[in-house]
Amino acid sequence: MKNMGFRWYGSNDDAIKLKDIRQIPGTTQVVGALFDVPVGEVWPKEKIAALKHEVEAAGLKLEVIESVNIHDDIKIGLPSRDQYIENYKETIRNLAEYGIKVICYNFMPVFDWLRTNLHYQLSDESKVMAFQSSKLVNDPDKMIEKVKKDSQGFVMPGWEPERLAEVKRLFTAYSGVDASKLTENLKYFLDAIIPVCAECDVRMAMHPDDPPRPLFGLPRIYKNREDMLAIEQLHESKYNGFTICTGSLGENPANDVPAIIREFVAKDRAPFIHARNIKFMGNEGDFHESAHLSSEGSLDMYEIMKALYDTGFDGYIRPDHGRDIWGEEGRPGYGLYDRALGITYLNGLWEAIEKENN
Ligand code: DNO
Repeated sequence: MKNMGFRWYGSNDDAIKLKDIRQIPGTTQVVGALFDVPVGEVWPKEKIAALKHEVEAAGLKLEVIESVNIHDDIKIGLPSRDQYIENYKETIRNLAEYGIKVICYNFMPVFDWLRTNLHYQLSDESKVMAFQSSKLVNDPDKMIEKVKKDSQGFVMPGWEPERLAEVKRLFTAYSGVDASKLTENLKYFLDAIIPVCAECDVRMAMHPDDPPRPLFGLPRIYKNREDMLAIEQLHESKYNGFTICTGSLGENPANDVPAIIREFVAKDRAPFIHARNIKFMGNEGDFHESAHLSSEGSLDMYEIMKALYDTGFDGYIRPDHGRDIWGEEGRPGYGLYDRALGITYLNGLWEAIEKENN
């Protein structure tokens, strides 16, 4: 696939080197971010330029950012949001200047994605991240302690220290924010930034809530097709788009992921795909990450790739998570090996589908 990418945490914080990524066959894009700019601040041009040059010097491209995170004041709808939105617009303009085409973001209150175990051991002794509702610790503070301990000193995306430090305060701040209020605040944000995106040709790609259901009493607004239809209508523009994360949506067995792809790619509303597989466990809603192959997980990756092919998808795609294998001990869920195997598999499916159709 022409825009196959690999998420990378930067030379200071990723054990994986750009050279390693370059050696994964069929990989052209790095999906990156500036991890040292606090949420809400403008991304400085010099830092964007440095990242861009570093990636290009390694023979790769940087056209997708994951993520430019949204300050909680925007999600809560505080008066201070206007300044943060101005900053966001400036970040969009700065990124556009360096050829960025897609910005992935999410609109989840307080927490980004959540797992209850970052090292769940499978029978082949590989390790994966897992979510089991029975293992949810109801006190968010305790949950955070657990994630910190499990992530072995790595900062997990969305779990940045400055954010975790103020979780108690955030919970209080969100107390009046239900799903409809959160949606209203998303609209306020989109109405302000999408015209800038259109002007700069940068597409916003909202990431689904992961897992796709309310947690700790906090609302979730991108869980399924109905939510996508509602979000799409908040601001009619192809610049108001989605990241279709097959895993996040697929975590709810009621979501028909290939059908969602067919609908939203055909409408040109899905510029970015996270192609990962997951395996359902005993209780409904429980799952663990798996190798990308259909035979290893619960999602039909052939149908997913075929849906992309049939709708003429030419956006950006990356593998995700998989297992920690072959003794690799890095940031949980972001190993080199299984994501590389995932890319090879996805590209193989694509080649077969392409040949079948020609
Ligand atoms: C987890 C990731 C998320 C994602 C953000 C997008 O592995 O998929 O952290 O990057 O939700 O803003």
